[in-house]
Amino acid sequence: MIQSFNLDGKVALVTGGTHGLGMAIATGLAKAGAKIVINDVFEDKLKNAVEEYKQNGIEVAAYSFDVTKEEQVKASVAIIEEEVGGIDILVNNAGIINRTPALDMDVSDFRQVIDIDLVGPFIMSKYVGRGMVKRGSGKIINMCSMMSELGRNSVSAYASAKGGLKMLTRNLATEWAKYNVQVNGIGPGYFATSQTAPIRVDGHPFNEFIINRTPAGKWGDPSDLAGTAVFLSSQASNFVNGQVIYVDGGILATIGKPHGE
Ligand code: GCO
Ligand code: CA
Repeated sequence: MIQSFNLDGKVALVTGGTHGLGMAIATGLAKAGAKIVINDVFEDKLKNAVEEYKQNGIEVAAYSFDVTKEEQVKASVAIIEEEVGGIDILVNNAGIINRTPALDMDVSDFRQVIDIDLVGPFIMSKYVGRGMVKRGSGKIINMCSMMSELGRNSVSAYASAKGGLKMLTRNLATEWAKYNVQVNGIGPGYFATSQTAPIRVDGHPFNEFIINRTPAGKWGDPSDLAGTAVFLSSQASNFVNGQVIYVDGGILATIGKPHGE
């Protein structure tokens, strides 16, 4: 008998779950039965998100804190575990991108991307992981990227952070596997979200490039991530650890094809 994909009674915390891929993943986990907790730094974004979830029939608990601030994370995780329950599933989704050529990139801007996209997931995992290790079960999903594997002009900090996040995934899996904690990653290809809006506009050369570069021939829809997220959050993946599953319409499988083919 196949192990269950059901998430009934599980508590899932999705950082930055106020929009985009985080919201799509949280929605998928909720439909599989999980109780959803979202976070964001910005109170107003959280408020709007709670309303948007409600309109889709999903009740979420919302907590505002900064994933890069250790004391805030420590205190917030304690409050969530007290008010909602032990966190069974952590999705490290909060992140930013800065598209600036390396020669022009301010070091402080580079550091900011590393801080939010890599150090943040470490701090979150440390404090949520403590409870998981104590309880002898847990699932952590790190939101990786095509840039965990590939470079691209103008995203040196983002690629460094996402490549690092892939290795953080493997390292935490190594340390916590014996406590029945699975740490895996999802590597989205190119998805239609607000993050990609500036490079997705009709007529923008990048828009055409991505459609041509993706074997599926289109941008992903955020809801395409839900199945993988549910799998990695559920008992069905209990012996899957330290992996990044790329949900990319086939991008990493191929070198690409000549224009017009
Ligand atoms: C870019 C970035 C992001 C992508 C994504 C790809 O190329 O500018 O990589 O925009 O959304 O992370 O996996
Ligand atoms: Ca529980």
